[in-house]
Amino acid sequence: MKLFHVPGYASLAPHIALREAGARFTLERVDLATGMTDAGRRLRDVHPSGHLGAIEIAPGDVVSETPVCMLWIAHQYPAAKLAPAAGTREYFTLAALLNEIATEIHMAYIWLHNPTFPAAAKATLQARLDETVDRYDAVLRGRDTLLTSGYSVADCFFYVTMTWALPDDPKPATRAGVQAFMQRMQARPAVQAARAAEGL
Ligand SMILES: N[C@@H](CCC(=O)N[C@@H](CS)C(=O)NCC(=O)O)C(=O)O
Repeated sequence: MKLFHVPGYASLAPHIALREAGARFTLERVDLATGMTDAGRRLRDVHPSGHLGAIEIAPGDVVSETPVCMLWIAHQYPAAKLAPAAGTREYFTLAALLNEIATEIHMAYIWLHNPTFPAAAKATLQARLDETVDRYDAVLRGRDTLLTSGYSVADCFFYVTMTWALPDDPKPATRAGVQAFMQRMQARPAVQAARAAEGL
């Protein structure tokens, strides 16, 4: 199994989850400027969108889209208990969290970090993002994990997106729940190992 990755990008989320699961995998680093991997492959030859996260689970067979990669890992390694039992109410809460993190938080940061995106649109986007992350902050002031049932792949994904805050954003310092969550995440051996392997 190979995880396509760029250090610190969305691929860090499945990377953490794979380490939480004790999975055997290798990293294949992608150069986004050229679209080539460090194994000399053109990413789009095996994975047409070229977006991360993406996991090659067998030669030429790629599980893609970060929320789906996260669910795939949780299902492949049930002993790691990274997701509630499939089909339960709590499982769909996890699916909603993963979708919201991908569409509201991950995508917002992609545009906020894009120097060509207009400033007025960035302000609108930042306000919407703040509303979402403030809601997560309120949850994390009351408990340690996003799901009431405990640690899950949603925590891995949310953690990674929260490392992308813009340097001049004043909001993160006001979010006590998210700050404590980030400290707990950074203390996890899987997070430390994934970050170290990515040179972060
Ligand atoms: N819908 C995709 C979007 C992922 C995405 O845009 N990832 C960024 C990295 S954080 C990426 O691949 N950027 C490179 C590119 O768009 O070529 C997902 O959720 O996995």
